Amino acid sequence: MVLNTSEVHYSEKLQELALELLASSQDIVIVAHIDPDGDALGSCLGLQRALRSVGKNAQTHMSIPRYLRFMVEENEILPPLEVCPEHSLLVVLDVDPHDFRRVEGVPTEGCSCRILNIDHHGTNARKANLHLVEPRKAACAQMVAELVEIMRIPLEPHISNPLLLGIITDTGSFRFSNADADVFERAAKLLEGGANLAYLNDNMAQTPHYFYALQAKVLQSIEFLFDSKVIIARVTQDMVQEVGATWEDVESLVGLIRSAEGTELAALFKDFGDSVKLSLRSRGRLSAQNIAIACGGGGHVAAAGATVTRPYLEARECFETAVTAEFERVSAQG
Ligand SMILES: [Mn+2]
Repeated sequence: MVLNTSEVHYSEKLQELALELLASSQDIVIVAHIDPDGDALGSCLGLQRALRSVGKNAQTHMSIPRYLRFMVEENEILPPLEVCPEHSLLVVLDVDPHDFRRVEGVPTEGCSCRILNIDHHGTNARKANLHLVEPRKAACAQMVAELVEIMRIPLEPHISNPLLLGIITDTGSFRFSNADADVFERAAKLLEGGANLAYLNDNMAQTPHYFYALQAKVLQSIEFLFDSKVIIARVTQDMVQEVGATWEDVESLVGLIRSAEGTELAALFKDFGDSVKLSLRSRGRLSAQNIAIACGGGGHVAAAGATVTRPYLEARECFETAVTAEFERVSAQG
């Protein structure tokens, strides 16, 4: 097989990361991003378990969302740290360590630890001491699984399962356009390594009863904009409170609206009152990333997000302006 330059570069970086982790005698602290999802948790837990299996002192710090707790053993993951732990090796996964507001687990701003970074967000500033950033990879967990293989750490179910969970999450259970041959090959290796796809999907799909009431409220808030090419929905603090849900329950709700026939973009507005968090999903020509960046956020072309520190109406205005500009950009391209 002939590898092109970027593939050589990629595997060299992966090798460097593997060597450094295997040679390290420091405490290894693993963190990811705020509002952790299956890829954040799966990447961290998969790496933690792999490193511990070869005798490393590795510890993830994260606030685990309810729907992912099935994956984690008691005290296996510890809450976020308030200060950066000195003399540790910091591994930051699925987020840019220099995007200080997006990192959770350890405050990376002003942190003097050496930082290793693995991420698949193209907006990553690539300033970590050692970084592997590849937006063509569907999931960070896919990259961590490659790293585990390069470190020659044997797969076993408790390592394979969280890594497959990450891939499931970021490919929408192998349904998104990022589910390429590379994803299926890596997933197959994880299945051979004992991962249990049905177990993961079944646990991820468990739905608390109040969630149906929350979904009903969100569905009632739907509006179609831009000649029905854009669908939006809004969740407010009152809606969340009335049904007894929490904001973490809202994370997945953009999935409810993303497939509306004829739409190219879905946007969920999480309205906190004085600020609004936007979750964007694009199915067509529009770049969710461009719209997110225009509103102060970032992400991928197909999925992106932004936090606008202004009330709903102003956030919505910012969104609509950015969407107008994005439609103009793609129509100019023909
Ligand atoms: Mn990810």
